Amino acid sequence: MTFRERSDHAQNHLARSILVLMEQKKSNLCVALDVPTWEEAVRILQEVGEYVVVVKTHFDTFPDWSPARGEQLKKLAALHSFIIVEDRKFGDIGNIIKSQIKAVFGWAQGATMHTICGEGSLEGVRMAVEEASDPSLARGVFLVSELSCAENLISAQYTKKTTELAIQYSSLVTGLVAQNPLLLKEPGFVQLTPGVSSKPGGDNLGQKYVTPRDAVLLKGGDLIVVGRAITQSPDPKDAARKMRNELWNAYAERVSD
Ligand code: 6AU
Repeated sequence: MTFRERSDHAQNHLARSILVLMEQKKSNLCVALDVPTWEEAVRILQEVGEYVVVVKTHFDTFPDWSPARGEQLKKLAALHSFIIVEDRKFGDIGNIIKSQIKAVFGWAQGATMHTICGEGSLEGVRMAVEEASDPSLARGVFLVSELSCAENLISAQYTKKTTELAIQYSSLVTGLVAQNPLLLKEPGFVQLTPGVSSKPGGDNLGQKYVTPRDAVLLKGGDLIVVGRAITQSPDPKDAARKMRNELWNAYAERVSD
């Protein structure tokens, strides 16, 4: 099924928005905005904004982060038509996750979270969505069901349980962070797949990479996260354009089968 067709099956508003936007922008690229300074972040967004559907942040890596930065991000998102997802990978009890996600929803439409605390944490997300400043805005969470790094501690059972939680909370869950095709059949979830670079291999801290083509055609990724292969390229704009084309061609091949 195409992203457009799948958007009709999405139970979560943010999943629907992302699936529709992917088709509109002809892009399944999410850039990981992992750069050392805010100035560099803004410069890169101005260069790559037109090619990406989602910008994934780690706001706590910017030493001078403030709510004003969040407002600036929102303006850039409106200007270049992208969606902001904060990759804080929250993992606390419901009462805390509720406050953490509510704060992030002041400037981001989505957030990532671990499911280690189980149902209570998703009930916390439900409250955060209900209490968010503009409840009409599409919001949702990506649940981490698998990780890209070597020797991580996620088991097959944890992945299965996380998938069950996604189905149980489908109105709140935008999708799953995963390295393999999802265990669920519902087409309305977005598979977010990181660990992608033009050159397979990894870094010296356990990160593992597959190629853009394999991420889409073998691993089942819908929205593909690319960080350093773009942000550390001598020409981030050109790297984003090429990555967008390669990923979109792989998606087109997948849906043409
Ligand atoms: O392309 P890189 O290696 O420069 O950056 C990968 C980005 C980073 C990680 O925090 C993130 O992807 N990531 C994630 C998520 C949720 O996006 C999950 C995961 O399993 N591995 C991973 O690298 O911003």
